[in-house]
Amino acid sequence: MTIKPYTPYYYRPFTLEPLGCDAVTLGHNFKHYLSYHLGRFHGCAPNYIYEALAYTVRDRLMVDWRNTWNTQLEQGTRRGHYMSLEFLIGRAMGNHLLNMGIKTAADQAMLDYSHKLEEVIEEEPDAGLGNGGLGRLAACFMDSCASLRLPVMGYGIRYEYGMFRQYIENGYQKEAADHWLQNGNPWEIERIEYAQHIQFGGHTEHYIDNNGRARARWVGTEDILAIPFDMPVSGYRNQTVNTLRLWKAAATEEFNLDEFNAGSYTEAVQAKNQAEHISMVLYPNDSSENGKELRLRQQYFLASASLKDAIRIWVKHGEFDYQRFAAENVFQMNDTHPTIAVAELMRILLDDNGVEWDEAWAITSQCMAYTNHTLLPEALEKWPVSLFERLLPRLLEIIYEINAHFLRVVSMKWPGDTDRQRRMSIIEEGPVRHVRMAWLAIVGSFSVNGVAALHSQLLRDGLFHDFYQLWPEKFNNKTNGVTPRRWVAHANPGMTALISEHIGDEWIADLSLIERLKSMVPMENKVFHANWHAVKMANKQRLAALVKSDCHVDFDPAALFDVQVKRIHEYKRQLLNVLHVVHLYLRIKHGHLDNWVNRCVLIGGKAAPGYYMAKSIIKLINSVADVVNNDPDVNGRLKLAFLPNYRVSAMEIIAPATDLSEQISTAGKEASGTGNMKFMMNGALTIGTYDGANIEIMDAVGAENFFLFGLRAEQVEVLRHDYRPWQYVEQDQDLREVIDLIRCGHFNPSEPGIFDSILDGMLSPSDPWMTLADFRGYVEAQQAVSTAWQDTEKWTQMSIMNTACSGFFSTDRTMMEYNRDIWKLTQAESA
Ligand code: 26Q
Repeated sequence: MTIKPYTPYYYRPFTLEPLGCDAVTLGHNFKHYLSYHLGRFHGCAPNYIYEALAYTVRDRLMVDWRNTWNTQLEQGTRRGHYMSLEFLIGRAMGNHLLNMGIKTAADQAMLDYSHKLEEVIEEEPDAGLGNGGLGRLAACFMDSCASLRLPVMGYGIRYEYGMFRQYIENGYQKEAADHWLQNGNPWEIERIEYAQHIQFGGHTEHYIDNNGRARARWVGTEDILAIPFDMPVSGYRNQTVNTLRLWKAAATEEFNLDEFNAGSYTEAVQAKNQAEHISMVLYPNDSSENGKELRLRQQYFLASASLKDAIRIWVKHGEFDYQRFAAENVFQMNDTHPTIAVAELMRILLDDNGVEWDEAWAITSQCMAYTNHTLLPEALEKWPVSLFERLLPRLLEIIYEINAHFLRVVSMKWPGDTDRQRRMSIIEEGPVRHVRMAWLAIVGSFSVNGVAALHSQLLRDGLFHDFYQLWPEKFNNKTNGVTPRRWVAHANPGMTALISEHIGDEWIADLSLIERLKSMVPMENKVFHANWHAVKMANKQRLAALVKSDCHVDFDPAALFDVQVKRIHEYKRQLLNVLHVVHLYLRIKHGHLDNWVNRCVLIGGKAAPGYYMAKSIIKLINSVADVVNNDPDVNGRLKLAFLPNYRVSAMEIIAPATDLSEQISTAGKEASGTGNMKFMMNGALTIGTYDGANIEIMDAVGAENFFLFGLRAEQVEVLRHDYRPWQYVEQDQDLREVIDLIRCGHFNPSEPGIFDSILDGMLSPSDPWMTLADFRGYVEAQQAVSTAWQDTEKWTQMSIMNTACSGFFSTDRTMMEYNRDIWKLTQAESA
């Protein structure tokens, strides 16, 4: 395709009249889109109903979208850029309707055309452009930035295929492609005029410019086009619409022409295909998959396109003085994934703009900020130097130079400490040399943060200790949050109405006000408590229907709903949960029914397709579920279900219906967790280890409203040196019986031995997750849960207390802290 540069022309300015948002106008507009735009009529497939409504709603975002953009540019304000390989957005319709306050009108408009809004909303595919916590966090951040009127733009990749769809066959996970764009995406706007060229391959040339200065250029490259697609990000009832800009890869015209001229049509098409591969698929691992060339291409593609775009916007609307660039721009890097941006900004300044090294470095290191999301050393990104050399030769040169400058700083501070230089070098030496992306991120950033208090502490004391000693002022904590709009107001309308009836509805825009709910905790609020309980029951019925249809298991809403949903990972210890279920099953079989409480245990989550252990755990959950759910002795006392294809829209049903939130990671391993916060806001109680943000949740709600168990992070590290798992088995008859029952094949009579590796792992003295060490503490904490559950009134009070104390865990608070300490952006005035 030919891309003409954007040419300004003279035009007569026109004003845009705001569109009517009453049910009748919405209905007319909907009919217009359905008939005249989509060419569909009564009786068409339901996805067209959704599409026509989406266009109707999008129209009503347009004026605010344009005004938000213009205001930010006119005011020449400092701008924030959130760079992330993942944005796990989920569905947009319900969220925009809520933010615009037109849900009731849309409901009526749909009814007028004999459609149910809830059913129309269900037609929207989840935008699953993320793996889990890190990707969903980026989406919650975007929501809060818009709601707080912060001038922040999100930059990501428009993957053609998002997170795979998970289904279960014979108890095993299977993956299916998620072609979420199949029916188009009515929210996005393609802006081909802002496409960027991205270079790959080639080689570098060094030359002396006209001013006699040594310069470098990157030549002989294969270029790829990055085409931006914009998604509106609406703020809550504040006429602000920010932008999430997602890049799609396409072949450049030159790229094709050479091949065409050589008469090789098929090769040309193949080249086009190759180029488009870059934005084809999201990598479905949530701990780094090392060395994959395509992944590095994706990272550079995002970083380069986004930086060039930010600079284009800045140049167009400000004065062209690079000394002011860092004062007017800040880039937040979501983990190390976009960290190549450090070297790319240097390249743009040095090679494309002739800025001198020291000045370029001052600019770069004053506008980059890095967030770390993991403590697992194996998850730290490293790229083989040889791959860099082939794909991004000029960037490798720049990284070498950054490293040389940096190592001089290290050796000035610690003369002769070669061991430290080796540890801190951005280049890891060894048989295969690697670029350490986290080190590049720290060296190139003015701010480095963890995502919960404990996590940030462990970064300073452990993984990043050398760097902390060098630059203590760079390090800070920003405890994660979740947006109360999606996770309470949208997901739990029943509870939202009940709360607002009593404390007003300002809490939706300012969650610190949810504290007012504490006044409803005391015993005398009988009616409120009954209503709270009734709302929870209705939500549990809704979840029970989902479990019935997707798992074919009957959940009784009167039972305790005990839920663990998150990625399947050994450190998250879904295994510990299963051991407890097997223990409960054995208690039923033995008739040990003292202090018994009927439970429905729900587990959901995806395993990385290449993660063998995680996949075995899914098989174990399903195998145990088969036996437990079909044993007549159990008689409804215990249910276990594995919910396939856990995703954002499933969590919107799950969180409001959960009584007990399982947050049981090995202490020191879960950086923060955010599901824990969604559950808490919706009035679930937590059973959890002293890990990640669980600690801050317990501080907020009080230990008496939290079921704490297990080793602490420092105890885990001490015990690691002399861990003897079989001792727990010897000393604990319950645990022994659980292990024996799994070992003897009770749950897998037709596939003997399939769980041996799981058992051997738990019984190994080198089990990093120390599952067996926490078994007894976990069972006891679950006993305390059962006791608490039997006092319905008390449980309700604790549930209200959890919601009332969740104010801190709003991403509005998180974003205010990022802004106060790192971004320093000006919030736009309210309209
Ligand atoms: C890296 C390189 C190559 C391929 C994949 C990756 C990759 C992708 C995703 C590595 C990690 C992730 C995701 C990590 C993640 O979700 N971490 C979680 O982040 C949450 C938000 O801060 C925390 O709450 C969780 O504790 C943390 O596990």
